[in-house]
Amino acid sequence: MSSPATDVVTDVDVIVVGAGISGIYTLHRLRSEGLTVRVLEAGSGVGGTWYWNRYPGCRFDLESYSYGYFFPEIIAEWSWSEEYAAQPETERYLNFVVDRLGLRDGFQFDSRVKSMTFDEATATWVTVTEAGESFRSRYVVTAVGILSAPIYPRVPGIEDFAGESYHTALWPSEKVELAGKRVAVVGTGSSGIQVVQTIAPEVASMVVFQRTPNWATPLNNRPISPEKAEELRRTADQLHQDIMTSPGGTQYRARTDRAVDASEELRRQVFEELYAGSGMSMVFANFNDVARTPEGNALINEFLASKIRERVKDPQVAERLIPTDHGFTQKRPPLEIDYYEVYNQDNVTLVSTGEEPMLRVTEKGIETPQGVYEVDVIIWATGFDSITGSFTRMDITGSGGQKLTEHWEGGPRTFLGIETSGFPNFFMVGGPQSTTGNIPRYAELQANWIARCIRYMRENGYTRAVSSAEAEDKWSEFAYSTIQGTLQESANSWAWGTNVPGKKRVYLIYGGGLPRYQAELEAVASSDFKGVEFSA
Ligand code: NA7
Repeated sequence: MSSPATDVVTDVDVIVVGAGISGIYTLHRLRSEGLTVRVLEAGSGVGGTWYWNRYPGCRFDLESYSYGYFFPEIIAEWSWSEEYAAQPETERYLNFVVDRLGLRDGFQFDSRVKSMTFDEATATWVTVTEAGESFRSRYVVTAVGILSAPIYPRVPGIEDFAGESYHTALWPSEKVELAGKRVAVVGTGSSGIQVVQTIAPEVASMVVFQRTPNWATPLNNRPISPEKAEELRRTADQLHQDIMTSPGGTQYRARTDRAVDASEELRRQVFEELYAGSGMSMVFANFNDVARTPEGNALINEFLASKIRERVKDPQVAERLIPTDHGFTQKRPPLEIDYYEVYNQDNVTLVSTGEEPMLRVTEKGIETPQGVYEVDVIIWATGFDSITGSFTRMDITGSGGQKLTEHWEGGPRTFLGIETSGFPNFFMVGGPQSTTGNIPRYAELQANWIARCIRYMRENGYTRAVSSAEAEDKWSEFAYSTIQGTLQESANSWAWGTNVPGKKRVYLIYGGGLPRYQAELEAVASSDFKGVEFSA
């Protein structure tokens, strides 16, 4: 079924793509400008990441209340049950927000966008869904998420498997029965680790295929008492301010001293306290050199390796679980709940694919040079075509017939992570070179900037806004400079696209921190959007 651009059925001011945390905020913000907005969403409900990733054990790794919205009515009426809420609660929360803010009629579900084409003559976009429905709008805003195009490994025979198989990011809504089954889990990123630790007590056996180990640290989740919930309500403004003034977008602050200068006793004490502490405190509340210098980094790596050796009984398995290709914080570390202890179970096997590669998937399981691991269920926790994947799977055509895939052939280029030259009236929330860490906080800044830009256009009678190639070059250089010379520069991860075979190694996100990003957006907006070219 296809629909030509002439068969336009709906006119709105703005088409937003994606009904996740960012899309929900964008709808609300743009409606408050008096714009008519339609959000197109491939899923059958709101939530984005928190709609699709319903695998066992999926939960936040930043504090629920620092990741959620700060609208006063939401703060007043919602209480999180845990410091790090599980997926079902987050999905409920997002539905609550949508209803409480009266947004539900702005969404159109089961509508995957197939193409978006800029119509030069009218300076409008024509968006077509896979079902063939078309929309004409002055503006489009993508809120497609940074990790939302799931990928499978290139192992032959995936379709030959006769049992059940699931990708963590495409998990069905019906309950998947894993109790008493033989399960293979492929991938040991945040999703793989959450699955493994959650299903370990119930499965008959489990074989975990690990390509690269990660530095996972304890989540130390706990319930939020009614007293704490009340305190969070009272101090929400302060928390918001703390988050917005911290580089990582968290309530944590790094220590002012360095691990290399501390006595061995103090260092040990601090590391132990952080290990017993919660969430990302190990990353953000640590000595200020552990994420910055090879010497500081080596000290934390040594400490974390010793913890893995303590917790995993079989020394060979422990060594396999200790990363050797990257230091702590060079990649976003997963947080775990008794993950390492899973490998002390007799019915759990860890396969390192470096030593024992997956040759193919057969009808019965996964074959390696050592034989076939026969299983009933395969869980692919193999990640995403990050940042750009959700753009390149749509057919996006800008000014003069230029394709976004061509414009970004050498890696994505953007202005502020929000605009890209040659694509007028095309805005991105959570686009390349724009975000890291506490994504909702970045998304809010971006949606606010877009709302302001559209208001500026309407007040001045402009119908077309597009960033200049020069502004784009400058931002792209700047985004890269935020990690140049840091430990992050040598890491290989989805932030660089290196997890996808054939994808060019380019830094895809932004490492300059929330306060700097906010200042950059403000500087552009308050200078009549210098870097953006407007016309009528
Ligand atoms: P990630 O972090 O990209 O993890 C994917 C995992 O899958 C990772 O361990 C990969 O190993 C592994 N993988 C990918 N391809 C293969 C093949 N071919 N063979 C074996 N293993 C493979 O995605 P997640 O969903 O876990 O987490 C995404 C983000 O969610 C995370 O960063 C947090 O922000 C929350 P690799 O390390 O690439 O060698």
